[in-house]
Amino acid sequence: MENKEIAKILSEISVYLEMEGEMFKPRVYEKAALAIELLDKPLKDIYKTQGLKGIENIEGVGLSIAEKIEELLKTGELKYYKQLKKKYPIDLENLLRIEGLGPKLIKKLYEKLKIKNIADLEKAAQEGKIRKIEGFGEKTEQNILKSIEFLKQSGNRFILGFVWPEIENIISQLSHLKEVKKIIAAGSIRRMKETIGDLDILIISNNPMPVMDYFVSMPNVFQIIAHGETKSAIRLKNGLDVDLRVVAEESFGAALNYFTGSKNHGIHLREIAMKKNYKLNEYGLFKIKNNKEIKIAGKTEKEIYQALGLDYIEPEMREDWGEIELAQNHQLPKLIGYNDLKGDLQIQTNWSDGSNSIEEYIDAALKNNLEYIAITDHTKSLAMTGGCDEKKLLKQIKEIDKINQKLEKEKINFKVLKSAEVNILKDGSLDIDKKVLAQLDFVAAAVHSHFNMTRKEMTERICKAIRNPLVDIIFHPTGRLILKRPPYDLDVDKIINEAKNNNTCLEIDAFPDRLDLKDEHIKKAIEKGVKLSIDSDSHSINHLNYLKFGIAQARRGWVTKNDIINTKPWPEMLKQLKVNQRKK
Ligand code: DGT
Ligand code: CA
Ligand code: CA
Ligand code: ZN
Repeated sequence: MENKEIAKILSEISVYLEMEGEMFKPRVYEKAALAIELLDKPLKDIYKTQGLKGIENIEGVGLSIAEKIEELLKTGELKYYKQLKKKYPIDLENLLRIEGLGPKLIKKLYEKLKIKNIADLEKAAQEGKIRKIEGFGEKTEQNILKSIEFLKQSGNRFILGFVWPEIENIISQLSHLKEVKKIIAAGSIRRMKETIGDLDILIISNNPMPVMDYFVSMPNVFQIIAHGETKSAIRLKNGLDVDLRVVAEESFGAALNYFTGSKNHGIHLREIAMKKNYKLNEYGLFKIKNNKEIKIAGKTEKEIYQALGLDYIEPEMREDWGEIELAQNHQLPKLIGYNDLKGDLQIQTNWSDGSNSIEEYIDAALKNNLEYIAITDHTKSLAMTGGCDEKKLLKQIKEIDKINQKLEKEKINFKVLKSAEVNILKDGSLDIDKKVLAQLDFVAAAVHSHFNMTRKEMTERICKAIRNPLVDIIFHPTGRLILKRPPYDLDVDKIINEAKNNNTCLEIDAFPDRLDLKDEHIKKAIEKGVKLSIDSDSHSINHLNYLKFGIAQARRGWVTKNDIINTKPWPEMLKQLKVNQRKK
C-alpha cells in the first residue's frame, strides 16, 4: 500500500472521529496523515527494514497509529476503519468539498435526511429540506447549492501542487529506464497552471516498447486506456489521466512546443508561420518552395522561435496574452527565477494552528536557502486556530528577540521577523490593539470570516484595511480556494488601485489551493506598480516546498524579480513597506 492511500485513510478516520464527537483524537490522526503524506520514503520500505519501531519513529506518528499502519501494510485493510465506514456509509471525500460542511454537519445530514453523497445533498437542498434542520438555515441551503454548482463547473481537474509529488515520481521512474533518452512533461504542467486536466509526457527513445510496457504496469495505474508503440495512455488511481508519446529527436522541439500549448499560443504561432509562407506543426517548421516542404527548424524550441523572428518565450507565459507581440519586439520581461526568493513572509507555527516550532522553521528555511522568515500566526478572533491575543503576541515578540540574539551569537546568518496574520473584521478594522501591532516588524492582514458580504461591502472592507497606516501586506487578497470556493465577491481593480495609492503590498499566497492573487490579477497589479510578496502560507515545515508554485504563478503573471519584495535581503525588504515610513 502506498503512503498516499494510507494518509488518506488516516485523514478519513480523523473526520469520522470528529463525527463521533472525540476531542483530541481527530487532530492526532490528521497530524499523522500529514506527516505520512509528506514523507519522502515509502512506508513499506521503512517497515521492511525497521519494523513497527521505524514507523513509530516518524514524527507525528504514535504507537497506536503505527500499529494501524502495520495492519494496513500487512493485510491491505484496517478493521477499525472498516467499522467506522460501516457506521457512516457516506462519500466523505466529496461532501467535505462543499463549502461550510464539516464533519459534524455531515453527520447530522446523514442522521436526519440519510444524505450520503452530493446527489442526495443537492436533491434535499432543492426540496428545501435542509433549512429545516437545526443548525442550518435558508442561507446555508443556498450556499450549499452554490457550492455544488461551483464543483460541477470545475470539472475533473487536479490542483497542480497536490499532484506534483506523484508526477515527479512517474517522471523519475521513467527517466531511469535505459531506453529513455530524454523525457519532459509538456501541456499545462509545463506552463505551471494552477490546475491540470491531464498530464502529457514526451520521450525520445530508440526502443520505446519496454518503456510503454513499464508505463502501463506502474503500481499506481488504475486503468490502461491505450498501449501502443508511439502512444500510450493510462488513468492513475487518483483519477488523473497520463499520456505518453514517443517523438523523434530531430522534431523534439516542435513536438514539445505543440504539446506545451497553450492551444491559443500555438494557433498564434502558426499564423505567424503562415504569414512568412512557412508551415508549423508538431514535426517542425517548414519553408514551402515549389510545393515542396523544406524543414528549417524543429530540434529545439529556441530555433523555432528564432526562425519565426521571436525571442524565446518561457512556458509560463504561453497563453497568448500579448507575449508573442513582446517577443517580436524583443521586449519580453525577464521573469523572476525559481531560486530568487530570499525570505518567506507568511508562516504559521505551533503558537497557532501550525505544526512546527519557530526553531524547526529556522532549520527548514536554512535548508531551503532562505535568509529570513516572518512568523505570522493567526490572531484571536480566529479562535479555532488558537490565534494570538495581545498578551500572547507580546510573549512571542520577546521569544523571537531571544531567538534572533541566539542566531547572532552563533553567527548564523538568518533573521526571524516579527509579524502576525491579523484578522480584518467585518467593518474593516483589525482584531489586535494598535500599540501591540506597532511593535511588530511589519503587519499583515487577511479576511477569514463573513465571506458572503456584497461586492460593495467586501471591497470597502478590504480597502479600509489597505488604507490602514499599520497594514503593510494583505494576505490571500481574494480568499478563493481552488476547486472549492470562489473568491469573495470583490472589485479586484479597486483593491489594486487602493494598494498602489497607499503603498500597501499584496500577497501571492503560494499554497497550492490558494494561489491568491492569481496570474491575471498579478499581471494587472504589477502593471500598476503594486509591490507583491510570495509566501508559502506554511502550516508545516514541509509546506516551504510550496513556494515554487507561488513563483510559478508570479511568472504566469509576468513578474520580474524587482516586483517581489522578498527577493531582497530583509533590511531592504522592510524598507519597501509602510512600516519604514511609520518609523520615521
Ligand atoms: P489541460 O490538460 O486541460 O490542463 O491543458 P493542456 O494545455 O495540457 O491541454 P491538453 O492536454 O488538452 O493538450 C496539450 C497541448 O496540446 C495543448 O496545450 C496544446 C496542444 N493541443 C491539444 N489540442 C489542440 C488543438 O486542438 N489545437 C491546437 N492548436 N493545439 C492543441
Ligand atoms: Ca494536459
Ligand atoms: Ca493531454
Ligand atoms: Zn491562514
